[in-house]
Amino acid sequence: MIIARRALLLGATAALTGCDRLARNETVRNALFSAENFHKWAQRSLMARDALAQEFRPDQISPVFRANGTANPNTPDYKAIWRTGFTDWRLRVVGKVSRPLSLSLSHLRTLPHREQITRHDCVEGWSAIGKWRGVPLRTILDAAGLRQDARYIVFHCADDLGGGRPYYESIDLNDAFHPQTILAFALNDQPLSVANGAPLRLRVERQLGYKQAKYLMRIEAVESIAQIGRGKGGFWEDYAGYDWYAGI
Ligand SMILES: Nc1nc2c(c(=O)[nH]1)N[C@H]1C(S)=C(S)[C@@H](COP(=O)(O)O)O[C@H]1N2
Ligand SMILES: [Mo]
Repeated sequence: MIIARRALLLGATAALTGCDRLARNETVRNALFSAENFHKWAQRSLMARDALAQEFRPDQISPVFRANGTANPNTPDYKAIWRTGFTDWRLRVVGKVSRPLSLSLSHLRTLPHREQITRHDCVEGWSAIGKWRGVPLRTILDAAGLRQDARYIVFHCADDLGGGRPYYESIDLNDAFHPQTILAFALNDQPLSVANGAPLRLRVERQLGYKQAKYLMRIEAVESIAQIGRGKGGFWEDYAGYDWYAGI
């Protein structure tokens, strides 16, 4: 029964997306229909691949964008860069790229920006609408030259949640190249506060709050996330069993 329903869905969505040749491939189909991947696949197939998350009007912006999780990394390294007003901070772009980068905040500010007013949804049961400004992740990845074998982008953060467990997150290339996926340095027309992730954080607007990595230090292109952290693709995925694909 489940098979039949899936087959029906497969037929319908394949016709819609024109990916029937892909779906007929046995290996691809098995991967798509693993329990873990099915929701992700169904959501992406039924939506246009580049479907945008809803954007809001300026008058809908929340008066306060509450902070959650780490509100200050408070490590010696972070304090040192904070004291320089983040002029000593660099975003490193490493891994499966042909041109590793080291970018200062002032350099990032000179690159083309995107602004978006979006709603952040945290699994703990709160939401907030904020206006983000930042550099499309695509711009950075294009500059670094992703290698053919890169499949995921990992975001390494400055905060350590104890016992050598730094916060990190990862996304696939579909989300990495999505037009609303930006590296944000401003919230509501102000430089990002420490509580909200200074100097730079990820906004990946079709996903839940915990994917929105704050305090970015290093972006790493990898072929597999199995070797990062405990292998589940993110801090909460590793330690609390949260879904890696947190699509909303
Ligand atoms: N580095 C880092 N990023 C993080 C977290 C964190 O603790 N550390 N918390 C996550 C969670 S669960 C949420 S809901 C959002 C909160 O972002 P905010 O503090 O700007 O509201 O950041 C996410 N990114
Ligand atoms: Mo969250």
